[in-house]
Amino acid sequence: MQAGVLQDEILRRRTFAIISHPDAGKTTLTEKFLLYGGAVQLAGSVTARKQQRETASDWMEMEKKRGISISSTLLQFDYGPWRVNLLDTPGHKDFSEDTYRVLMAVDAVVMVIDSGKGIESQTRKLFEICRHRGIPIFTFMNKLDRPGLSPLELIDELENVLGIHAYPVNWPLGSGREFKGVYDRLQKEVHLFEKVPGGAYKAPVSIHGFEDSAVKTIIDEQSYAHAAEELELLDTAHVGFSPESVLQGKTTPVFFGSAANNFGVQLLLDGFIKYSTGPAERKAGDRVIPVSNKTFSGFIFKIQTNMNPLHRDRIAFLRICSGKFIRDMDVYHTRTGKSIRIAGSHTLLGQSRETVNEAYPGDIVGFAVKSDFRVGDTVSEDPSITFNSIPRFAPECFAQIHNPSPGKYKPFRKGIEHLLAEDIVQVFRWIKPFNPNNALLGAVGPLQYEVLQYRLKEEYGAESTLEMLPWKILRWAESDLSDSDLADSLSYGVALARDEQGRRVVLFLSEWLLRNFQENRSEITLRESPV
Ligand SMILES: Nc1nc2c(ncn2[C@@H]2O[C@H](COP(=O)(O)OP(=O)(O)OP(=O)(O)O)[C@@H](O)[C@H]2O)c(=O)[nH]1
Ligand SMILES: [Mg+2]
Repeated sequence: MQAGVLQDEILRRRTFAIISHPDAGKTTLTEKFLLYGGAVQLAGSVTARKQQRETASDWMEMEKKRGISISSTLLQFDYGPWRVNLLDTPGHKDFSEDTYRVLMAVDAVVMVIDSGKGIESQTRKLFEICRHRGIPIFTFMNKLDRPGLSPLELIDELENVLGIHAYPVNWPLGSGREFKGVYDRLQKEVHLFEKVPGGAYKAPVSIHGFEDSAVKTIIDEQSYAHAAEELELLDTAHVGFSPESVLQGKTTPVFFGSAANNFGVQLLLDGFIKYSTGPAERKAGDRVIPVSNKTFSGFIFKIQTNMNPLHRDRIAFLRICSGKFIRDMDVYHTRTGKSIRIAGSHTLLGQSRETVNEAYPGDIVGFAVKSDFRVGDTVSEDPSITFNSIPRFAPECFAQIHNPSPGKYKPFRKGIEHLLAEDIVQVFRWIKPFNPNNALLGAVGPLQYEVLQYRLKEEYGAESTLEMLPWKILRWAESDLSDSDLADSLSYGVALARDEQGRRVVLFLSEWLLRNFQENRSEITLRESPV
């Protein structure tokens, strides 16, 4: 293959995630991006979902019932010359491990803020992770069609609470019911939108100068005067847009709109494409693997079983980092050193699949795997590449799961084996108290267990009972002591287990016991995530 072809394909890729606190409108915005990308003809709005219609993004049975996203969903589509890989993430804190993994696989994020609520706790957490990775962050102030904080308050909050420089690329004209359009500060144009029933079609838009009489007739006098004043203020307080600073993750470009009404969606998508870049290189130990490297490589950031009831298989989501991917290619699974063939590769639009014959850096492809694949694994033509692992976070609640009907042991065991391989909860084995028969399950929040039990029932027909355990805190421990010496030295209320990779963890019944341990056992290093 010519280097030029690879380079062109790389340049037209955009891979990003949509993140926020629950209910800010991520799935709605995702649907609207698809609508503007031409990937769906009619946006299946979230309200429609309640009447059992499909959204392309939230497809799991439980998600439809509850109207929340439980796991991240990949949607790939073309937007003009661009190939977009978009990941809609769940906002709920209990599913944040899934979201964290997705953040490792993308090159930028769109952060959605409910303008009625401002910056909420989960947005702040996710923001910190993005900032830590230094990836570009775009902000969409959503739900301008409802009464909310003023745009200036929202910008202030963004800068003060998150501590990032914010540049309003556009500015809302009117708010609540009077929200009629936005002023694009870079193009110096007003975009006036019209509502369409249910937001199912693209919103008709007309473009004007700020002084045009059409603008003055449509925007009420008070809102117009107010916007004029604010825009003047912005021209002194928020001048000089630096695309460079966006790419460094230092400035967030801010867009206003309403996803449900399709207001400002296209401006956001266009702005995102314009000010973000193609796929970024990834680190593998002390090497950096350039995207233009001819050798194919990528890593798995998510595994999902039974995604589609028609295909009861286990799908690994692969983020391509370098070289060209070709269907049925032979590669190394570098953790095990085995050579494997990537068969049945496909792209995804929510639940629907399409065979993929070739793919390029930035693309995310799914392929069926056996049980020896794990989140974080590298596949490459070069057996010496192992991408840096995806960080784990300490679980905050603990449980054991039991099979209540001995006659149904088989489906129970099979379901547990499959679902735990997806990492929907973390699995630990007890050292002290010694209990070889029951795994310790750790989760960020109880909804993860609910998903495990629900899916056991739905997908494997297996009933289960959950026993919550009183452990409060888990830390990865580094110590020279042997298992038995370490176990013997633990006081009441402290336990020992190991994670799936064999690393030891210490559990505490209370914060006080943790502090006590830290004071008295300084020879043992405790960590909130494993190294
Ligand atoms: N008024 C109004 N409501 C909106 C807008 N965008 C989304 N919503 C509503 O907000 C609610 C939540 O929307 P979702 O898109 O499911 O939110 P989410 O961020 O994906 O939620 P999780 O995935 O559960 O974190 C739904 O009832 C939407 O209809 C908007 O622009 N205006
Ligand atoms: Mg959602």
